[in-house]
Amino acid sequence: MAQPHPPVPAAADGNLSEEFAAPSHVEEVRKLMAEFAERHSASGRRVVLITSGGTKVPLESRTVRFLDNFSSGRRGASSAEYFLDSGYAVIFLHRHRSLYPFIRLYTGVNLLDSLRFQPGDEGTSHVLVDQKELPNIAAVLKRYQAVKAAGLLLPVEFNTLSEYLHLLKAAAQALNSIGSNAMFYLAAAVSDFYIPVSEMPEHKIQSSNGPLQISMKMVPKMLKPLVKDWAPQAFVISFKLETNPSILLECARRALDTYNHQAVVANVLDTRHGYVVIVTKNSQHELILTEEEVQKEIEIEEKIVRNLLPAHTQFMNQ
Ligand code: PAZ
Repeated sequence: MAQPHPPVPAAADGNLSEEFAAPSHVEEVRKLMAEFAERHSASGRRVVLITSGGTKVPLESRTVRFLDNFSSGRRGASSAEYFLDSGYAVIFLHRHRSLYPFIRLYTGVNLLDSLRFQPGDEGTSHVLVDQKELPNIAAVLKRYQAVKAAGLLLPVEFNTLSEYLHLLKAAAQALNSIGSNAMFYLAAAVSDFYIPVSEMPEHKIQSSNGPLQISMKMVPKMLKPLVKDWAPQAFVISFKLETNPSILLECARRALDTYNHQAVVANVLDTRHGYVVIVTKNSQHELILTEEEVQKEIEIEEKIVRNLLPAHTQFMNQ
């Protein structure tokens, strides 16, 4: 049975209180994002803002401990590649050190084990790549360099929850000028809870004080002002993760009703890389990776992106 649902917390108007300090570079990044979006939109390209990775919520102001979550950023990073392949320009709002497009394919490889040192003539030397250690590296490098040379990928990094909230707001406002050419693909796993600065101890919490009890507030939902005020013409996709499959679709439908955006990609923690459901107001579409597709290293993100493209086109033509 679904759990009772509390109302959306304050700041649904999109004003981030002093509890969330703005990063010092937010205006600079807003300008970069606006220029990026306008340049690409003017040349007929669509622009997608992808959020990716988890968030870190500090327990102390001089942070020793924090609450984190499981998200690796794989969904966001691989989706970015499929959007690029489909002709989109991508703003990649990702958590520092979460997976990054292209290089993600070599996560866990020790770079030094994939390189070979070769002495050359007259004191010169070369470093060679062992392509067995870095499979497909030549093709991946070629794709990455083409994307870079065409200026199609704008990476923007966040560390803390506050940074994420401010940068997402800035991104939404920056993309407003390109109307329905913009897509928001909100795959980051953002904490629902935080400890306000005013209630946070400054110094490291002492274990000598005994067991720890913390009380957390709810993080303001950004989707409401994003859809209503910041980028009302954009095509907006949110993600919903649950661990209990029996409440997944109900939660996805509730999100659509509450925020009035275009679609929710619903997934369950354990099966998220092989199965998702794309839920819209009038439809639900299951995407599944078959055994054969897994063998061929096809990724579910390719299917998600392929499914969303015609929906975005239709939305733009409405
Ligand atoms: O980052 P990842 O590939 O490990 O996981 C992806 C995901 C589960 C974070 C994403 O698909 C998702 O559901 N994001 C929204 C999570 C939520 O707040 O419900």
